[in-house]
Amino acid sequence: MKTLYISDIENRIGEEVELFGWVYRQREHGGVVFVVLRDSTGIVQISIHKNNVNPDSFNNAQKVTIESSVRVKGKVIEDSRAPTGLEIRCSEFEILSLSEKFPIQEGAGKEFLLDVRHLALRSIRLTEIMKIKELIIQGARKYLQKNDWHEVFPPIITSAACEGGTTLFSIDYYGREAYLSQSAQLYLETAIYSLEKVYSLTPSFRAEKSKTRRHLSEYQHLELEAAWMDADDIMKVEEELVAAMCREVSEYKNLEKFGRKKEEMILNLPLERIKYDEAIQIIQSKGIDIEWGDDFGYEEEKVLTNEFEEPFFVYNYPMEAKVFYMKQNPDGKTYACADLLAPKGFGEIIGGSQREDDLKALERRMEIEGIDKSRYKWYLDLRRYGSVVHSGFGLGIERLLMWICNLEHIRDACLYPRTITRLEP
Ligand code: NSS
Repeated sequence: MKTLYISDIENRIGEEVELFGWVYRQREHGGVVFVVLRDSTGIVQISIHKNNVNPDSFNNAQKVTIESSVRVKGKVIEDSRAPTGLEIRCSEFEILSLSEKFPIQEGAGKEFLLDVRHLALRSIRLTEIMKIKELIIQGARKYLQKNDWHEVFPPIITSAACEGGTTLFSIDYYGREAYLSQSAQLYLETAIYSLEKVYSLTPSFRAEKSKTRRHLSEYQHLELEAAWMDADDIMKVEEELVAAMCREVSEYKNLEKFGRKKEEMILNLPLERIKYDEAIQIIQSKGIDIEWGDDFGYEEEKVLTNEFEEPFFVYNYPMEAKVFYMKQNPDGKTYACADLLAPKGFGEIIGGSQREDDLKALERRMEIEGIDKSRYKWYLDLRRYGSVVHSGFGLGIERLLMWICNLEHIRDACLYPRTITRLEP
């Protein structure tokens, strides 16, 4: 078993160590072979001097190919010429599996890299993005645990839509039509009557018909739902949660590689809140043709969010732009809902709202929207037996990661992005 990782060797200067990893680069110069070794924690240069190793080791280092897996022994020394300031003076170099010619070369195209995603995942950039993804989830879990939220595990196979029929993936469920979950929300709502504050982290599925930079067919959805909270209360939870997730990333050592500074990951709470009406005015003032009542598309969010430096809320959307389950405001035109938008063109990362807790009002809204109530009998029951003010939201993990890592396209926020044109590998 491997016991030492590349990141550990800075504490082992002067010592003889054994490392296992993959060959990242290899070149020969003046009778010395230089191999850059890669593992999950980083890279380090290995120098293999003909006079310091046995002929087999030197021969192995000369013939080793990129991405071969190897075992290396040697002494850790400081050397300012090495890429990380440390070098291993090699005493043994063993090839464990000699790689065939690695198909990914410098300058490979985006589509090709997606075709060989199973190999492209070894890139240092994707490795770091996956670590940051893990960090934001850890930050969320710490916050949720500290604040007594209960984790629950809702089903993925569902019988009814949460976010409207147009983006549903249907599946054959023993001869009946079922769907892949778009959101756990409706199930989370059922759980608050016992656990009060619940969350889940599950894949959500959207059959997105259009190709965009920020839509996946499958994404990681972190959803919270709480009894006794109204629209304002849940916005506070949203900003605290996002701040906790960002704070966890602020200590990440290579953040500047993504064009981010540590300070940018420390959010100033409360985040700015603007009404939908004000957002519409900003968008219109940029020459975009949009009317009160329309939801924001990619272009609208881009111009709006370019006006902000930090994530901000847009609240009280018109009812026609949103979904039946939201709580109506007394104006009879808007919902008590809010989206959290990331700045500088990134756009929506959270959609949330207070929920309609009045049975009659909810039924009326479903009728207006032409929704088959018989499919939601159990959901309506919640308003019959001890209905309670409650609110919740869903955060798209890859959307947040996209903003944190300054990604041009959401596909780099996943191991295997599922988009309209991509199912393999
Ligand atoms: O459709 S949402 O705005 N809202 C809901 O699904 C609620 N039912 C959640 C809830 O209240 N429990 O989606 C929530 C978030 C949205 O803000 C995005 O960040 C993300 O989910 N989202 C997506 N991410 C990636 N790809 C796609 N297609 C996508 N759709 C939504």
